[in-house]
Amino acid sequence: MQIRILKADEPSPSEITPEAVYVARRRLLCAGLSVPTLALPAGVGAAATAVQPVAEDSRTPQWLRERLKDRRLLGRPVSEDLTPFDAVTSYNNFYEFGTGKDDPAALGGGFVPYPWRVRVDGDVERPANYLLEDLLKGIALEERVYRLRCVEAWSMVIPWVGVPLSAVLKRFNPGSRAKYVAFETLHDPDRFPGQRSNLMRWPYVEGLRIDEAMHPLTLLAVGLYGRSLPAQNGAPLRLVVPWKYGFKSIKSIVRISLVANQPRTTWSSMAPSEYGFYANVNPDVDHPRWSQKRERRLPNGFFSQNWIETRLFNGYAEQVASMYRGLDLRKRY
Ligand SMILES: Nc1nc2c(c(=O)[nH]1)N[C@H]1C(S)=C(S)[C@@H](COP(=O)(O)O)O[C@H]1N2
Ligand SMILES: [Mo]
Repeated sequence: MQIRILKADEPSPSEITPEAVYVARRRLLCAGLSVPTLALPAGVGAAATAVQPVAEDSRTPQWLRERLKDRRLLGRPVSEDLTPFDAVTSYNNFYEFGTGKDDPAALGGGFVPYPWRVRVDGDVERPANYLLEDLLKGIALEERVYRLRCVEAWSMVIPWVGVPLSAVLKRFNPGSRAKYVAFETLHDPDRFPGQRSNLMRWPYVEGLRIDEAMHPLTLLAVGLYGRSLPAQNGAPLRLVVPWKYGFKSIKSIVRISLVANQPRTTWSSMAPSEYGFYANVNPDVDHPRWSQKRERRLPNGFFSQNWIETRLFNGYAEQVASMYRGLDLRKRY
C-alpha cells in the first residue's frame, strides 16, 4: 500500500482523520501490514487511513484481489463515523433486484459479475468493448470515504475503492463534441430478476455533464471496505458522485458514452417534476412529497433514528459549487 500526498482539490486537512481512526490505523500497521512511510506535508501527518478489509468473496478473480490490495490510501474527506459494512450491504436501492431495501442483498447472492465488459463509445478514440481489468489497467485504485445521500432522505458514509472517472476517460481522448457522459446498467433479466417487471424502462441510465464527469471527486468504484463491490452495491463497477443524490450513482455499468447532448436519465424521465438531471443535494429544495432539510444517517440505533442536517452539495460545496455558478440554487434541476 502507498500513502499519497493530498492535492489541493482534495479535502482540507481540517476535515481529516479523527485520532481514534489514526490510532486504529497504527494498530493495523503494527499488526503486520507494511506501508512505506513517506514525508507528508505539514498538517497532513495523520491523513492516511485504512479500513480493515472485509473478507473477500470467494468468486472474486485474482486480478481484482491483487489490485484491491494495492489501493492507495487517501485522507478521509469526512470526519463522521463509517456506516458499518453490514448496513452498507443490507439496505440498498437497486431495483434490478427488486424494490425492497433488503431485496438486493437477498437476491444478489447468485450474481457473478466476472468476467465483465464495458463498452466505451461516442466521441472517443478506440471505441470498443473492454474487459474491466483492461479498462482499469495502469490506473491506481484509491480508497475514498464519501457520504452517500439518497433522495429518500437517508444517508451513509462509505469507504469506496475505485479510480477517478477522469483517469479512465482521459485514456480515450474525448473529442470536442463530448459534452456529456451517458452510463448504462447491464440489461439481463436472467440475472436481474427486477428487470422481468416493467416497473421502469430498462436498462437504468444516468448521465453527467463532462465537467462533472472529469471532477476529481467523481469515482468509478470497484470495491468498498477493502473488498470487491458486493452485488447489491453495483458489482463490479458503479459510479459514485458524492455531491448528488444517490440515484445518479448508477450501478453495474456496461456502457459509457461520450455524447453531444444531455442524455435521458432514468429517474428524471420517470418523474421529471420530482427528479432533475443535475440532482445536486440541496436542503433548500424539498422533494414535492417530503423535506430534504434533514437526513437519517444509517445505521438506525436500537431505539432511535439518527437525524442530521443535510448540507448543500452534501457537504462538498467547497469542491464543486464553482461548476454551478449559473444555476439558481432555489430551483430543482
Ligand atoms: N442500476 C441502478 N443503479 C442505482 C439504483 C438502481 O435502482 N439501479 N439505485 C440508485 C439509488 S436511488 C441509490 S440511493 C444508490 C444506492 O447505492 P447503495 O445501495 O450502494 O447504497 O444506487 C443508485 N444506483
Ligand atoms: Mo436513492
